[in-house]
Amino acid sequence: MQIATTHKNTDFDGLASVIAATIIYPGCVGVVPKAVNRNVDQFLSTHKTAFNIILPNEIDPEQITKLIVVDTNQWRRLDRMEKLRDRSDLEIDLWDHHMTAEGSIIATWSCREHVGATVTLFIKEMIKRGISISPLVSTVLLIGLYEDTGHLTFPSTTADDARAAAYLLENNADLNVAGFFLNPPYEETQKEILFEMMKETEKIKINGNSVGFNTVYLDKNVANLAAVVNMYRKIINVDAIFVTFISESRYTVIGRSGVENIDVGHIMIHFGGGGHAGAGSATVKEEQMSPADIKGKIIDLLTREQAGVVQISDIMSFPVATVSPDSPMHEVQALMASENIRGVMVTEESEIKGIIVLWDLKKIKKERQWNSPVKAFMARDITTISSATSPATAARTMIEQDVGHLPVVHDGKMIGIVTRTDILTYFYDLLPG
Ligand SMILES: [Mn+2]
Repeated sequence: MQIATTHKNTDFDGLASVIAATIIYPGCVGVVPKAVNRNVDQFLSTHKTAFNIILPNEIDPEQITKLIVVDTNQWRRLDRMEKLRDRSDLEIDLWDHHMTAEGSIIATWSCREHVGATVTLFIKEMIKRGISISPLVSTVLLIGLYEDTGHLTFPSTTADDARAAAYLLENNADLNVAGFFLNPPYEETQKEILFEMMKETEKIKINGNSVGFNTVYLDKNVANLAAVVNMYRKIINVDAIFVTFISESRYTVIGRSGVENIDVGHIMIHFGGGGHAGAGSATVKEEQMSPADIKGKIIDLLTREQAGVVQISDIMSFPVATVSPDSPMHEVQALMASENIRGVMVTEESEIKGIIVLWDLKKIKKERQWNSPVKAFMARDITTISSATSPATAARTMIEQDVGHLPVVHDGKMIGIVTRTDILTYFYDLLPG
């Protein structure tokens, strides 16, 4: 007998991948852990009989000849599979998109790729083999794909994920059904927790990113905490958020990130958990560390891990073209033309006094104004950034402040300037080299 199973607290990617495995492996039975996420539970309560799936207590471990593990590579995350762990004759196939850590499951054969959802790996195989699937199967696979990729918006999303979505839509996946399960309604308990968190948030700047921390006491089990944390991050507008939920004798840490240089899943591995770049969680026992220790360790990891990532000082332009406040406008114009730049900083004894941009030259109406000093035309209200700012944060600052030039300041001195072109070049590799 062949079975396919996935991690406890099963999400839709886990469920979708189990169902996909029952199609890719003829005769395979899907085994879904008893503990599943709330929205998966809602889905299964009405759709279970449509699929070839059973619970872990319904299988006889002796009968199993082949195990297909999806969306995790850890034995401890499987439900009641301990008896299979020491079976040397057991064939194991592994399908997973968690690439950050080597798992405890040693597979006979594996398909591991950097894609936004594990189900994408199965869909690629279906496309290759020319398998078509029912609208119902397409729908559950689409829910898994959309949930794990944030509707194809998480930075972990790949072109393969988008192609997989196209395949599912071609096979008549139902977007109304998908939308229903992907957007679970917030109930009173979730709202209370959200309001509780809103009252007190600690925001810390780490290497140019804003990171929020919060600790919340739970007196009961609450569903959809991850979704609440996700909404909370957007409301308080931070690059990443880490919330420690305190219940009985353990802490559940849930993290979310909206920037490419904070990998939450990677941070959570250090706490025995896991996840993706954008979302992750870990359970920490009370005796292991306190909530304050957890926060301290996260800050420490963020500070160290980000050191290797691209900072603004790597992409800025320097030296910066400068003029003094008394320089005449014709000099400014000549400098812009010869250097092929759109902005010139106005400084006096290395102190920033203002900025003059190409657009400002259009304010000149009379010929004699070309002899007027630049200080009469320059903008004086300057937004600067530190050299440790991430490109993503710099880009956001440009959009929010509607400026095209950001002087980079280190130890009170201007060491460079970031322009829209620098940002675009970094994000889109528009220029060669
Ligand atoms: Mn997944």
